[in-house]
Amino acid sequence: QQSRSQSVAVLGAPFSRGQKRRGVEHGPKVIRDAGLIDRLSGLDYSVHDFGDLNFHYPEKDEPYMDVKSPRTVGGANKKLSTAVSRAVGAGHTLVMLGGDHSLGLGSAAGHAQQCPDLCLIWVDAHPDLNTPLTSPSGNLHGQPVAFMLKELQNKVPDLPGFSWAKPFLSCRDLVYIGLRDVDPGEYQIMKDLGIQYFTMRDIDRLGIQRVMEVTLDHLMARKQRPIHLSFDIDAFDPLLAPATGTPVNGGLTYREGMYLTEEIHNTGLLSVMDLVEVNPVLGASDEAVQATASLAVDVIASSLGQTREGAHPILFYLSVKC
Ligand code: B3U
Ligand code: MN
Ligand code: MN
Repeated sequence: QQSRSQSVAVLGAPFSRGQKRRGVEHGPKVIRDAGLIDRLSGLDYSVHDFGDLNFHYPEKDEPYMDVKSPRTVGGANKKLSTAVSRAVGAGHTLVMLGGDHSLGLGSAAGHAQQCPDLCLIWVDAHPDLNTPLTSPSGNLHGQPVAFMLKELQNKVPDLPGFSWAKPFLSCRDLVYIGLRDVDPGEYQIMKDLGIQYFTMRDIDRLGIQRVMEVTLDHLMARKQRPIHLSFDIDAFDPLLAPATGTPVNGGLTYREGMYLTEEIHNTGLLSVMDLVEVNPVLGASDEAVQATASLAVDVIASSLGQTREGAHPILFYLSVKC
């Protein structure tokens, strides 16, 4: 199937203040160094590398209640949303390289400015659905989805740095895949709002094929709409993706990850994707970091049309047709 746009833009967001482990700001560099741009060019796209955003760090950024670095995270996401909106408006399919997953907010918000009818597929060990009031850690990378949902509007307090962030997503237009570490507040919100989600147990039970079928049927039930894919590398099993901040055992296999992203590509509706939480400082060895970064490249390439059967031109001299 034809993808929506023949031009892919890559935007780095070297940002780590949505959580406490430094190093995730080097994600864009290690993912590029693992060969991302060449791989995408090989898929017959015109690839535009927009480089990395430069974030501003306010001098004082006191916690708000227990939430850490609200102004810094809010400001970075505002900047990201503007950049994403511009790239999508210019007709690119956008790949956003994080950085921590707090950036999912700015990325999806910017996408929604251009595509108000987008739907969101959040692939992650964690739902990142805490509000500033339910968060056990105060880390904003565990909260981005709460700021997006219209139904949570009066459950999310005004945070300094977040006045620009207006909810834009209905809970019907969100599906989680890969969950296996859910906090009590997150669980209650998912249940109360009837959010569609697939835990690793659901994948064990149904298989990834059925999970993707139900996911896409659910999101496209009323009409076809642009997809925002927010892919946290910790969705994968830590054996495959060790270089990340909060690994949780029992994650996606390589083949489940490839099938999931192939199905997203096959819709022809992928419009923006995030690849976040690759932290090279947390790899136990150089090989661990390389493996994680190279997995990130595979996920992005597969989302954008790399297939396991190849994408081969017809060899006319080899006429073996019967
Ligand atoms: N749910 C926990 C932990 C967490 C969320 N996202 C990640 N870790 N990567 C929290 O802090 O909200
Ligand atoms: Mn996440
Ligand atoms: Mn996660």
